[in-house]
Amino acid sequence: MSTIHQGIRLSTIAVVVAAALASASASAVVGIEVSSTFDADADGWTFVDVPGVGNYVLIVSGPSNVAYSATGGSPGGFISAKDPSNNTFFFTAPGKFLGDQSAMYGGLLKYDLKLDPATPQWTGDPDVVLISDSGVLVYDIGNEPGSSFATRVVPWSEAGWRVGSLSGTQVSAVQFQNVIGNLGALMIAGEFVASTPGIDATFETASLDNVVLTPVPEPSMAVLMSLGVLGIMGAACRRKRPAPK
Ligand SMILES: [Ca+2]
Ligand SMILES: [Ca+2]
Repeated sequence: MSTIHQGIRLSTIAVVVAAALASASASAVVGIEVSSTFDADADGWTFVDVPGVGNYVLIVSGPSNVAYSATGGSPGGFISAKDPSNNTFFFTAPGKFLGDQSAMYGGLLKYDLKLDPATPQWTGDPDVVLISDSGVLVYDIGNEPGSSFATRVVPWSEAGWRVGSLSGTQVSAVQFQNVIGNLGALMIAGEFVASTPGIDATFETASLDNVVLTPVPEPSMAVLMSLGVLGIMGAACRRKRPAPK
């Protein structure tokens, strides 16, 4: 390879890196991850009982205090709530998960949940409900939690979300962004067991740990990875260069 060709190769790489850095700074509005791992306390979480089956706004009872356990989580501390009635109960997120969460658009809501008991199953309500002045959106994961902590994942974008109830219309990108732009409530279902009046064992206890609202991967990470790839390519080029004669 001549000196001139090598010069062109290096300047091409410089342009690619500069473009990548420029694109990273242009898309700088990326949310910072929000989480509750319950290491010290219940972190502001409560629970509410609502009619359910399409009615998630009317609060029958609550907000009520959750139970806090310092050990036995996944790992460390966790919170739990016992089903208070034949209605439908949800954990309700503290303020750090609310307000304008549009910088998280395209990310994920993840949490660990377990039930005691886990059967007989109730499938008539969604896993997550978002409430804002712009409307009520619901999401159903499609499988039910079991009796040990397992991670449940919900997209922080419109795919799979429904307006108002499980039988509602599909949510558009604009609808989803309007709701997460001014979020008044984020509710995570604890209700997964069909209650039989008078039989205490069918009032399940739901336990929650590791709630994380995480944005799309940072562009800077993609830049760092491409820089790493370029570095490897550069090293390969240097190794291939024939010894001077
Ligand atoms: Ca924990
Ligand atoms: Ca109930």
